[in-house]
Amino acid sequence: MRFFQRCTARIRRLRPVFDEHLDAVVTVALASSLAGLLAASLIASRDAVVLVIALSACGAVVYVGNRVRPKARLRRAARIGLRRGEFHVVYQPIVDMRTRHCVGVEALLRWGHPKFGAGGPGQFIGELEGTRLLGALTCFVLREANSALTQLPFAQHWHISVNICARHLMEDRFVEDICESAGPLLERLVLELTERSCVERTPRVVTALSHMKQRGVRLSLDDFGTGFSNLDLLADFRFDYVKVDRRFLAMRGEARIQFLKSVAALVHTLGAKVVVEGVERAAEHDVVKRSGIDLAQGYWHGKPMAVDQLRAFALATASISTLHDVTGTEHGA
Ligand code: G
Ligand code: MN
Repeated sequence: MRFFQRCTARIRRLRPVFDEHLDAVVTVALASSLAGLLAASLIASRDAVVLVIALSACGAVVYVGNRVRPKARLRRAARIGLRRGEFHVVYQPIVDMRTRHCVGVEALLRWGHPKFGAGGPGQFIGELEGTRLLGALTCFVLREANSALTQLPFAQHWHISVNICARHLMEDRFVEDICESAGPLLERLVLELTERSCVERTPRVVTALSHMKQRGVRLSLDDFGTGFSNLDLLADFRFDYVKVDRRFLAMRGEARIQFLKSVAALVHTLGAKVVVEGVERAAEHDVVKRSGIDLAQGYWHGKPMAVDQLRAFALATASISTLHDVTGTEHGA
């Protein structure tokens, strides 16, 4: 028994190596050692018992070694998932701060995978960053948005925002991929780039983005203020929108409104519009409105939703604003 305690203590020390698979190592080592011990005790030689234990520990390590590479497994599962139709797209409204009308949507990828998808999209997209697969997923989002939104009469004037990853942007086929997948949506398309993804101003990235602009595609700087915040990025890429990250809404007191006003003034100087992300409460909406911000996106205005819910949303927000025009008062969404 003491031998088993020593074994499990040693395996536990390997926790950083095996991470979440530690339980599997312990279970396999114990189960196979017990089975082996039973067999060895029939042979009843001390050497045979030691050999069986050593072999089963090796077996456990090999077994877990094959399972350990979670990133590789995630990538494989995503590739298969894309083929099997496990992914879908939801649309989150972006509203005009003055009218509260929906003026655009951000198309967001969701994964119905029982394990990897469950922790929310941010988790798996982060892990896939830097792989070719993200480019394929962006094309999937565009094709889905294209077939879902081009037919909707109430959405004809909306812009469609799609998140772009740095690796895809640097590939030769980027412009072709986007144009082909977006189809007629192209003229309403907004590409959302993070500060991190366009900080590398390689000639290829600059050329790809200017090609997109020539075709009428707009650019949006996503998560503004959280990456490298090179202000010259704003001038270099002629962004049409700048999205202020939701963490700035958590600022306290006067600092919050002063910060938002300053960002709005700066961005307006460059001829772009400001979108504030993550508006979750009426009080936040009021602060954003008083800051002179143009557009907002957040759970308070509308959560990411399937395309059939968008119609009800568009109708409801239109009537709220009509009510507002008539009475001159503010009504909660
Ligand atoms: O940074 P980006 O624009 O890609 O962020 C979009 C993500 O933010 C989506 O996954 C969406 O579900 C999430 N999101 C949208 N609105 C809110 C909000 O009001 N609060 C929080 N916590 N997350 C939000
Ligand atoms: Mn985004």
